[in-house]
Amino acid sequence: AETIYLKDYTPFGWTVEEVHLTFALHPTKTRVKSRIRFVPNPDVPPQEFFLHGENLTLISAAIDGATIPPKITPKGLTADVPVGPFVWESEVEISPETNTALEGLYMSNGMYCTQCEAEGFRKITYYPDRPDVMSTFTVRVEGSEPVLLSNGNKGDAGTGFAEWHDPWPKPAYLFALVAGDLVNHPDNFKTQSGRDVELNIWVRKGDEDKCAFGMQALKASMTWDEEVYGREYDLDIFNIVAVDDFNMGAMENKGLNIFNSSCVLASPETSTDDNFERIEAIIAHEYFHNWTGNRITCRDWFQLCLKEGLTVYRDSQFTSDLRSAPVKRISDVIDLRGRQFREDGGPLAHPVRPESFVEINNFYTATVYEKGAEVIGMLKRLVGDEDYYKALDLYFTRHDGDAATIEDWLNVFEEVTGRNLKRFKRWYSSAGTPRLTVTDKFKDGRYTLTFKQETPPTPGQPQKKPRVIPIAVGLLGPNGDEVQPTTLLEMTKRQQSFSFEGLASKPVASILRDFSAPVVLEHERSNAERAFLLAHDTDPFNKWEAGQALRRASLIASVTTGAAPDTAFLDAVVRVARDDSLDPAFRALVLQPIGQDDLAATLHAQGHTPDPQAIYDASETMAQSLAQELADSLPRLYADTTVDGPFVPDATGAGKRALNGRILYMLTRMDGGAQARAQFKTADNMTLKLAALNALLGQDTGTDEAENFFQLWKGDRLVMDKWFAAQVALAKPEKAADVAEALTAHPLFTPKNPNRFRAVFGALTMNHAGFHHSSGRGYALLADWLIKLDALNPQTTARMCTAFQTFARYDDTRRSLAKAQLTRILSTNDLSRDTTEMVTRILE
Ligand code: BAL
Ligand code: ZN
Repeated sequence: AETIYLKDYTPFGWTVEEVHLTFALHPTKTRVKSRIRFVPNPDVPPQEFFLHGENLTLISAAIDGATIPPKITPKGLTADVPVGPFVWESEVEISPETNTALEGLYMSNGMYCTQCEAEGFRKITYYPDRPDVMSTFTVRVEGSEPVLLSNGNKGDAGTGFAEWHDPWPKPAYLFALVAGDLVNHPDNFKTQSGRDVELNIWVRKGDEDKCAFGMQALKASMTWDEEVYGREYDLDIFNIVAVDDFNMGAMENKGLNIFNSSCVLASPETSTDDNFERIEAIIAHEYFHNWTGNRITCRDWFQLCLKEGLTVYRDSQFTSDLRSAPVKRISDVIDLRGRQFREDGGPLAHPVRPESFVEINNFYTATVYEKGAEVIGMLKRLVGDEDYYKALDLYFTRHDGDAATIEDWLNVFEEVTGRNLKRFKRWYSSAGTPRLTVTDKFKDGRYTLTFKQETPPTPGQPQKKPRVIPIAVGLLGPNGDEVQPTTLLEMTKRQQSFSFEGLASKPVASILRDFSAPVVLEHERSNAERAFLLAHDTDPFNKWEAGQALRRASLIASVTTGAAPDTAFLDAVVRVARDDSLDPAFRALVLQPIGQDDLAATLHAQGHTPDPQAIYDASETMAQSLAQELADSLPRLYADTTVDGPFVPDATGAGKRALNGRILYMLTRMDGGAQARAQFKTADNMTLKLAALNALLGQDTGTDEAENFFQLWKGDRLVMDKWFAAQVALAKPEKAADVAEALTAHPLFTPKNPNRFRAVFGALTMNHAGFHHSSGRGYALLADWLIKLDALNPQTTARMCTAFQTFARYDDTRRSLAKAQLTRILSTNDLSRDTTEMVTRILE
């Protein structure tokens, strides 16, 4: 397969002035007619006329009304074209019903829908399918379905057809079409300049009672983007459609967002607090793309972080504003360490702006998205809020309607601030997570911190230059008072010292407050100091981080030396758990175990070979000790998590219920599950019900409750995903693969639905000791199913291959077992380009 390089970028030789499409829908014989006006681009040397096109049956093609015989290639077609402007017309036939890859036009439960990002439009018609070709689209949809939707504003409609016109030039990846027997949850919004916008969430019949929360989130997003970024919506209508079979979470098509139903449908009975928060964030994310992605798009796919990093950053700001900023920050960092650091430390490491790819779908990664957002957070910290928003205003005015680059983005910051961002730009080009080590010295009232940064080699990048690292630091005096409020140190060299003067005694430093940079901080310090910070730090992130550091040190000692859980840790956490003055959500986060994969990464970085079973055992012992230490308080703490009144998915209620989940988990270790069984029976919302089921399954019990849950919810697809996932995620390591395998034989299991596939196999790969069990059963089972899935859906298959990306960390036995499975996958006949690229990179 061909590798594509950033350095080879060349513009398309024509501009596209207008696109007219007509769809005659049919499950296996949909006809797509196109009429496209091409005008030579005078700035580009003449090139061969090439249109992308895959899996299309060409019926006819014409230029300026005269039929032509184009030359068809596996990737598209070429044709002889006039020197000046011309009109291209074609008709193709496609088969949505047999399209199981869920890219292009496909069918999901009898409804037609599309997914075109990144390169799906070429499976709909012949077109220059690249983000820098932008055009207005007029679309006519013909079909017997009651609802026929496309991008933009409504045009003519009548029995069996509907027309849509999108006045905003857009790249083909933002094209969308939906047709089906759908019902809508309608609403409306008045923008700040007084424009009335019709809003709809379209769903299958029976799901109408699950739209209200999403609609509220949409309106909140629209208001927030006006207030915070001054961005207003620009069409008369905004449609959201829920689709059951969808590879991603959702898609920001202009005026017609398409959502995985799991990321929009919500009700208290069927959705957890985490679901509600995620839905709110994804609705916001897709809506925010209207400006950061659609009005300003990417020149080429190497610039993906331009829209994704910025939009993730914007949706995290939104969640912080609507909910609790510290809780959001801590949750984001847990996620970053769990997914992005993991990627950055292995064979799939790549820069935030990659420089080459085989299949772009493989680069919708935590690095592009989440590290991309961290880079923007650092930039904002460095330039300050005022200049950040000035630079954004300039970005929006200067680049509206453009297909832009990271250079364009950084230029507006350079211009507004007068800073030179050449060094900062290394965050976009250099892969890997920097390790930041720190030492300190105190003499004559002067406190000095010395930092050293080093980034381990990553594939293709053996040497790393130092980066600009914003380090937020505060200092605490011996009595716990803050003697130096948060100040931002700007590290630019490999090694650098910073001093604070006039201190009465040696302070305790709180370093990397609010996680001011995506680095691994290596700070040797005593457990007493960590416990002191957990008790006194005014920075909520570092207060939590101190607890994590204690827990991590204790677990590492248990795994490597067999030490019992550290009493300093147990005492400190017990104090936090009992401290009613602290936010319940924060206490829940302090009580949350460290991920076992994260511990494996730490052990590996410290030169140990991680043993998944030993990590599991140490984590269990730790959890048991914590439950015992807290035993006396558990009933009281449990009672305090009761939320009166009807379920409201707000931050306050969610925080109490998060703590409920933690306390109940511990209580179940002590009371044989009595309280969990009672909660399971009486819970009137999914958060409490699932917490009870999880607590029971975690203690290898709860068979009756799982059966009861199944009988109650077998008709609800999204709740069934939770049922599949919980059983695998909480299975004991030696049973996990068997439980997963048994579930693949369940009548409700199907690999064709990505949510269901991920429910079983995502849960298996997150059951660290289960997936990496020394029998190799986890590896073999996943490989069996990845091979089956690849023939249906390459994109989801390739994504799930990332489970293997850490295989080289482990012992010889596990390494060779995993390698054998990867080799087996790679030797499969007709393996997709997506999966081939992923497995090849993992094995390199
Ligand atoms: N653009 C793909 C889905 C998303 O990031 O919103
Ligand atoms: Zn996005």
